[in-house]
Amino acid sequence: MAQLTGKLALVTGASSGIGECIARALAAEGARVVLAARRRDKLERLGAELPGSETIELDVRDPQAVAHALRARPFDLAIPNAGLALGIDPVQKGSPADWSEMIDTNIKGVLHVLRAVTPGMIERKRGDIVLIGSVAGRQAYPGGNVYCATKAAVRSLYESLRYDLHDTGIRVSTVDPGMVRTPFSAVRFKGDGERASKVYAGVDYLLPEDIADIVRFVVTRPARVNIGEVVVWSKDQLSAVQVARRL
Ligand code: NDP
Ligand code: 8X3
Repeated sequence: MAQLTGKLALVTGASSGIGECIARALAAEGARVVLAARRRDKLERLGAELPGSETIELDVRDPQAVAHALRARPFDLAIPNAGLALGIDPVQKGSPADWSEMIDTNIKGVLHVLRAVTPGMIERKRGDIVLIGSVAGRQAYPGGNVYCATKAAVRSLYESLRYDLHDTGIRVSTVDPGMVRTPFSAVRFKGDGERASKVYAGVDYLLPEDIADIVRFVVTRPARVNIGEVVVWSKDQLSAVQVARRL
């Protein structure tokens, strides 16, 4: 039976990968989903499949645009999932432009969304916020530097939010996946599909549907239950750097 009927959900980064699958999973539970990302064509294609959904072309790095698009909406659920890694160079060879984009999207973008949606949730005395962190925020890996730091920030933000929103009726959770096969690595390697494929070669990796299923579970628990942190690995991944491969 659908458990989110009548609820309004926001998913950022809904044009691809984990966000797209979360949007599908929430819609399958009856939620009306607001799909946000920069690529309108991809959002519209997904929106056409999800009854009651709405698309918003949005760059989460732009605080005014985020406030304008989201502030007045009565969201029951918010999943600020939009994020990316760019490059895998050590700091001494890294690109400050890439660092800025990761920090502005993965940290400040999440903050902009939270700033826009939490006042209304507090007023209505209810809401679910599920952050999408990463095992990269718990264990650094070679060349992960700034991406890992942004995800460590998301984890710290999760801990702070628990204080900020305690006793407001809002539940806060973080889902921290290991390696999930999505366009994430192709984005990291700036369109080099061959290099991206090697990340997943010989691994029984996680699928974005697995993460969406966990988010669906988290937000459909009885109101008294607040699942805090979920760390999810593929069974082939032991740590950020130890992965069993069958090549
Ligand atoms: P994808 O590249 O498939 O999706 C990333 C999404 O973020 C896209 O929809 C993209 O949309 C959106 N996005 C990026 N920048 C912006 C921006 N400035 N404004 C709005 N939307 C933006 O990767 P994943 O699905 O794998 O990644 C989703 C989240 O999961 C990220 O936060 C990532 O860090 C996290 N994660 C991923 C893991 C993995 O192994 N894949 C593991 C752990 C966590 P568009 O380009 O249209 O704007
Ligand atoms: C994405 C997982 O290990 O590629 O957060 O950084 S990893």
